[in-house]
Amino acid sequence: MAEKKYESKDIVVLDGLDAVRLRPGMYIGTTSNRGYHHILWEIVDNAIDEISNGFGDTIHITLNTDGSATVEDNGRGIPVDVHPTLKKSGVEVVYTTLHAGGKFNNENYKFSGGLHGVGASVTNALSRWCNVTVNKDGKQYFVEFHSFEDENGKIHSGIPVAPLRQIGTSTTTGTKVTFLPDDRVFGEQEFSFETIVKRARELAFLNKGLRIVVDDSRTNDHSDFHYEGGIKDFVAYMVEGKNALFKTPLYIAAESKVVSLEVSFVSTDSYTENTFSYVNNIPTTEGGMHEIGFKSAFTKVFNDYARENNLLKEKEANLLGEDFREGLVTVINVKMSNVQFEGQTKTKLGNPEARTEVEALTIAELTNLLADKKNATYAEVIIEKAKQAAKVRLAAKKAKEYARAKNGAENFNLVGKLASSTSKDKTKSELFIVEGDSAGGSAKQGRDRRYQAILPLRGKPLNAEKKRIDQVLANEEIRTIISALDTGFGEDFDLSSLRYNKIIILSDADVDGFHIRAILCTFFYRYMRQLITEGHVFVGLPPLYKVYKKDYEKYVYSDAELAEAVASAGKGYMIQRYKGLGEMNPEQLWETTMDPEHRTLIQVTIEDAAEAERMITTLMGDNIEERKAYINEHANFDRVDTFMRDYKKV
Ligand code: TSJ
Repeated sequence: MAEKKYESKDIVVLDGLDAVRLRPGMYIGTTSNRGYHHILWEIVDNAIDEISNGFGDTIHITLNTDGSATVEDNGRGIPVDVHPTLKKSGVEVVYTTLHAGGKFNNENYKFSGGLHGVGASVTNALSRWCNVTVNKDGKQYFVEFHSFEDENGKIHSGIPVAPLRQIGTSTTTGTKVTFLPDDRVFGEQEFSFETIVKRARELAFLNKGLRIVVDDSRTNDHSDFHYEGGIKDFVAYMVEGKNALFKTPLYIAAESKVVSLEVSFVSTDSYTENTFSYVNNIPTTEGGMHEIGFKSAFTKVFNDYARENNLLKEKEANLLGEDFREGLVTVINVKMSNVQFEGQTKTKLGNPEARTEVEALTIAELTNLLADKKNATYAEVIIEKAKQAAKVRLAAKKAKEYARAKNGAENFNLVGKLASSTSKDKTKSELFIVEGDSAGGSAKQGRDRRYQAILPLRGKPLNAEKKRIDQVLANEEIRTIISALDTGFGEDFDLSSLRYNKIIILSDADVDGFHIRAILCTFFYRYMRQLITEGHVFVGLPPLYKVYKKDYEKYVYSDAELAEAVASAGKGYMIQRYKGLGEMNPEQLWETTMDPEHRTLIQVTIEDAAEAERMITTLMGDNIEERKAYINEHANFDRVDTFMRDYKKV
C-alpha cells in the first residue's frame, strides 16, 4: 500500500474510532495475541452473518506476506448506496461508525452473530490501513481507509482516503476486506495459522454448510473446512479415538421466536461428561442458562422414558442428571438476540429466557426422537449406563464418608514425599510441585525451608479429564497434592484451609513438562477452581540458558533474551543450555527459579485453565499417539504454553 499525502481538508476526525485507539482494551479485551486475532474475527463474523442468513456459502481467509489478512465472502456485498442521513455509503458507515451495521437491525438478520459485538469499525480503528472491495449489481466498488498522524503527533485511524467509488464491473457478488493490524497498538505480532485454523474449523462445525478456506501465503499452508452434518460432525470429530457407543451421534434441532437450537450428542465408554455449548458461535465455557435448560430436559426425558419402558422399577429412585451424562459428549448450539454474558470469563449465558426455551424445545424434540422405535437401542444404552453410574456414585459416597470418619490419621502417609516448610505463616508459604525426583531433590536442598515446601511428582499425574472422581482419588500423585493442600476438593473444597499461599508448578520445557502443566491446570480447574480464581496457582519459569565466562554469569529465560545476554558478555563467552530442571544444582535452582527476589512466575488465570481443560478434552481424546503429536506440535517451549498466551508475569 502506497502511503498517501493527506491535506487538512481531507481530515475528518472520527471521534468514535479515536476512542477505540485510546482504549483498545475496552473494545477487544486485550492487545495481546488474542486481541490481535479478535479484530480478524470481527470481520469474519460479519461474513458469517451474511452466510447464515442464506446469502453465499464460502469464506476465504488469507494471511498475506506483508502481515495483513484478507477475508472474502460470496454474499450480497455490503450495501453501497448512500445512507440518507449520514450521507455516506453503507460501506463507510459500517467501517467508521461504532456499532453500525445491519446486524443491529433485526430485519436484515434474524439472529445476528453479534458476537463480541463491536463490529468492523473496531478492526478499522486498530489497523494501519484497511480496504474493502464490494462486488454487487454487476459493478465493483472500492474504498480504502488509512491511519495518519496529525501535527501534534496524535494518531487518527480509519479515515477514508476517498469516498467509495466504482472501479470496474463484476459478474459475481461478495465482499472482500484486507487490513493490517497496527503495530503501534499491538506491537510486533503476527497471525497464527494454527490459531485461525482451530477457530475456522469450529465455525464450520457450528454453521452447517459453511465453507471456510484458510490460506497462509507466508508458508503456503492451506486448510479447507466444510461440514454438511454441522455439530453432528463436530461430536463425531470429538469422539475420534474414544469409544463411542452409537454408530453416529443423535441430533435434534428446533426454533422458537426466541431461540434457534441444535443439539447433538453421543455416549462413550468414558466416565467424564463433556458438554460444549455455544451461543451465537461463541463458546460458553462456563455454561449458563441454555445448558441448564438442556440438562434438565435431558434428565426428565430419559427418566420418563425409563419409567414408561419399565427400565426403572417403581421402587427405584429417579436417576440424576450426572448419571445420564457420564461419558456423554454433547454440543449445544444456540442462536439468539440480546445475549448477556456473565461469569469470571464472561462465557456464561445469563439470559433467563434461554433456560425455559431450550428446556421446552429439548423436551419436545427429544421425546419425539425417542418415540421413534429405531432409536430405542440408543435410549437403552444411555439408561443402562446411567444406572451403572448411579451405583458407582452411591458406592463412592459411602467410601468417602468412611474415609472422612477415619480423619487425617492415615493421610499422614500420603505426604511422606512432601518436604514441608517450617513457618506457620500461611501468607508467605509456597508449595512447589516439581517434576521428577532429581529436580525435586535439588529443590529440597536449595529452598528456603521456612516458607517453601517441595512436592516432587514422580511420573505423570493422571489425566484428570479421563477419570471418574473415585479414580482421580485412586491416583497417588493426585492424592498427595490434595492432602498437601488440605482444602478438600470438588463440592467439599474449602479455601480457608489452604496451607499455602502460592502453588507453583515447576516442570521442564519439553513435551512431558507441557503435559504435566496442562494436567495439573485441568485438575485444579475441575476440582479446586477457587485456587485459580483466587490467584494461588503459578507456573515457574526456569532459565533456558546460562551465558558465562570468567567473572560473568547471566541466566536467560527466552530465546529472545539470548542475543542481549551474549552482547553484554562480550568476547569469550560460553552458553550452557538447560534441557531440564534436573540439570541444575540446588544453588542454581534456587537462584534462577525459586528465589522470590529473582525468579519469574506466571500466574495461571481462569482463561488459561479453561483453555488447558478444553485442549485436553476436545483436542487430545484418549489416543495417546495423537496426544503426543498434538503436544509436540503446539507446546511453545521457549516461554509459555499455547494455553498461556496471555500470561501475566508476577
Ligand atoms: F466486516 C465487514 F463489515 F467489513 C464485512 C462485512 C466483512 C466481510 C468479509 C463481509 C461483510 C459482509 C456484509 N458480507 N456481506 C454483508 N452483507 C451486508 O452487509 C448486507 C448486504 C445486503 C443487505 C440488504 O438488505 O440488501 C443488507 C446487508 C446487511
